[in-house]
Amino acid sequence: MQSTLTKKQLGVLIKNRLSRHYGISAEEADRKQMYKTCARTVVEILSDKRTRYYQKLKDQEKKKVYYLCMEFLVGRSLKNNLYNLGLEKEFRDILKEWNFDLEELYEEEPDAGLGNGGLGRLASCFMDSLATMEYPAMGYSICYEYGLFKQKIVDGWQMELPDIWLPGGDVWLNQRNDLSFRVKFNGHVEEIWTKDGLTTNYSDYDEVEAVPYDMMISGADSEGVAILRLWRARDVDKFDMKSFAKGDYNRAMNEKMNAELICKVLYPSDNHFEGKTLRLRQQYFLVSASIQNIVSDHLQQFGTLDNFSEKVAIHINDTHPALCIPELMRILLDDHQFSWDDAYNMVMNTVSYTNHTVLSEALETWPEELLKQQFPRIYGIIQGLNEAYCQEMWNRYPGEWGKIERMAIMSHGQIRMAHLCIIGSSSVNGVSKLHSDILKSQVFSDFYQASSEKFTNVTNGIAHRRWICQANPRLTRLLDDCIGQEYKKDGRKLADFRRYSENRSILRQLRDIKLANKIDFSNLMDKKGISIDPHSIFDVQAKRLHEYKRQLLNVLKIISLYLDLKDDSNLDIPPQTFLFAAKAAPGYYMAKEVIRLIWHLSAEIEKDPVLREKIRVVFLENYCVTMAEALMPAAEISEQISLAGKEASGTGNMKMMANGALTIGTMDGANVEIFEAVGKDNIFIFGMSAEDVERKWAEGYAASSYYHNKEKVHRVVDSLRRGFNGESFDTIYRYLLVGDYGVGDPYMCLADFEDYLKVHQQLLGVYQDQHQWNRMSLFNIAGAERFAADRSIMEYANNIWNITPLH
Ligand code: 26W
Repeated sequence: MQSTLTKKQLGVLIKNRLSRHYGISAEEADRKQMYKTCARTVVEILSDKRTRYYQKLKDQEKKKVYYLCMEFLVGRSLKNNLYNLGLEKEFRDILKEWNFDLEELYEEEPDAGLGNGGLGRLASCFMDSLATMEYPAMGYSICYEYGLFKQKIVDGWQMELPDIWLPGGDVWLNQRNDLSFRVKFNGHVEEIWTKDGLTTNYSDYDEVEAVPYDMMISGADSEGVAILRLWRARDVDKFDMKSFAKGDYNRAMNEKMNAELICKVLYPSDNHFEGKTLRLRQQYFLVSASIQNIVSDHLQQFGTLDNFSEKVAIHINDTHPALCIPELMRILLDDHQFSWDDAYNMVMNTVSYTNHTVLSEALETWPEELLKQQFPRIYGIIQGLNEAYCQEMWNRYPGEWGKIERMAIMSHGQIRMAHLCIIGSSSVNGVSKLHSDILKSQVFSDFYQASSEKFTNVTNGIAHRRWICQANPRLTRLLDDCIGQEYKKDGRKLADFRRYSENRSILRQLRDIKLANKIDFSNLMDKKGISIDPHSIFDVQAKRLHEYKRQLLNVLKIISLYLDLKDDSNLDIPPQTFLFAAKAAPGYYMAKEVIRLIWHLSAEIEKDPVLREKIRVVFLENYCVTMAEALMPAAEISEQISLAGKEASGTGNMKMMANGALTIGTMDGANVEIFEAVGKDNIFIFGMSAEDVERKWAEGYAASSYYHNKEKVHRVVDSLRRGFNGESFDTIYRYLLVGDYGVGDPYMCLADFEDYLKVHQQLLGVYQDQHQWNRMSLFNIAGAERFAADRSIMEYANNIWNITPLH
């Protein structure tokens, strides 16, 4: 239900707040004060809405899902909530009366960047769907003081600056002082035999207090509000007065600092596991606080845990919250005297797990010793789970030591978190058809053989209201005119747009919209001192920087074009702007080298007044959700060129297609389903399939054979040694030809290079035929029909969580 506040009522609310907080009138407020006041007003509206919604939820006693994730990449909230509440116009109008521009107020809000990339953004899109469709749900994460670092490029080299988001971002957080839980670390566990059997005694532990901060997310045109509960760590009041009195202030403050360190900063590596103790403590902190909260809420409502799995579904988003499995076991065993088997069955029937990556370097394995030292009781439970599972497998596959060893949770002193997740969950899913198949046939094949019923797929989706309706109002107006409003609540209705594929006027309007969006984006860049020709083709690769995503392959293509143009500056190609946006993990040297290459290539081209009219390379600093919202509507070519089999799904691919960009990509992740959705004539596919890649490895891959036999490859690779803008890129040259194992780069850029160039040339040919291009663009927008996060959430709800919306 849309909010029914009138402009006048809103005016009163805002004016009262301004006077209460700042003692000023609307005319006296500056932009920051006005932003904060509007945000607080929205929070108040949301609080009322939440109270009504939660009452209903309680009354209906429905099963609820708790979504645990170390990352939520929320972005900005003001615009999203105003849109979802249906109050944008009222706010805009009242603000205008006081000479404020709502769009300018939006710019005052810092992004909540509590995530690295795909995983965290997906979690945020899911919150929007859960609220909109009125599913009983709650998200849990950590309230990091610093989100993902801010990226600054200095002479081509990435520097990281702290992301200070809380002043400005904190208005969205409701501190729940009435609610807190204690999380225990370290200490000793003793096993004691009593007349009731084996019990444990946990002593000498350290305690940290977990305090919740709630962020409310309004459903769109619905009564739903989702709560994202972010935990902050606080020292349990054990201030060391003795040390303080003796003048040892450092020691007196130590406890406090140790506790607060837990939620200080988000770890910035994406798809790369680093076994840092603090990270492990973060994970247990999230898990323990959340599970305690879930159990105590359940007990409060039902007075028993016997019906726990009938009323509660807990979802772990990748393995990072895996410790919730032994944590829930611990509570059932130690605090509620469940038997081991009952506890295990209860946990398994409650928990489900999504895998988001197949990269071996991303799979979490923690040293047993570390877990034992940090959480001795949890360690003991994992040992118990491991023993019981190995025993079960032994009974099933007698004598198959190798298999059982491969499946064990513990092996060679390491704890494999993915195995813990599979063994402790009733459902395991991948995030695209191809990825789920790879999980079944390769990564988790032993588990698939043993328990095929657990394995399933849920292809990712995007919050299309955010990524189309809010980000691209021009396209939204056209869609509203053509197919009505229904698609906003039912993404499948976007398919109706196909009816307009032969309508020349609509196709022309699509072109005009794209151009207008490109002009908007160019103007935005202009303010940052970057000049972009809005009449050139916008070719976009925006995602985390990673070898497997192959930004380097894109660069090689551009270098090849550049060399062609240097040979013949009259070459007839349409002007193109290659836009890169990517953060590299701070310690990821090769990724930083690729950024440096992009930057210097860009600088070299910029120096050539003739060439830069034809191709221009732009590296967009500090890619974040807000930048994506400006970039996606302006993109014409969507680069999705990972080595097949490596990108679990991708979601940027969906955002760009939904905004009418055409994909040039490999048959990887959700690209395969995009291909199915739009048909072969509306996408540019190149390169090896996942199977081809496997075959190629088996045959023996040697990058040098491409270098020696393919003239274009040779020329491009050699140019890296000579370098650009006076900088050599010998490391990348060697990486491509030799790599760590002597066979070349592990992501086979050179193997796909020629096909990529060829398909890119075809694409440029099609671009010349504007009518054809616009038609293809239309099929992409319509084809995005199946990539709404609402669809993904419905699949999770029906097939995995067994929850239904409120009525
Ligand atoms: C432990 C280090 C670490 C940190 C983050 C390992 C793995 C991750 C994430 C799971 C990586 C990630 O974000 N994966 C992406 O998830 C998206 C949402 O499902 C997919 O669309 C992307 O293809 C996948 O790379």
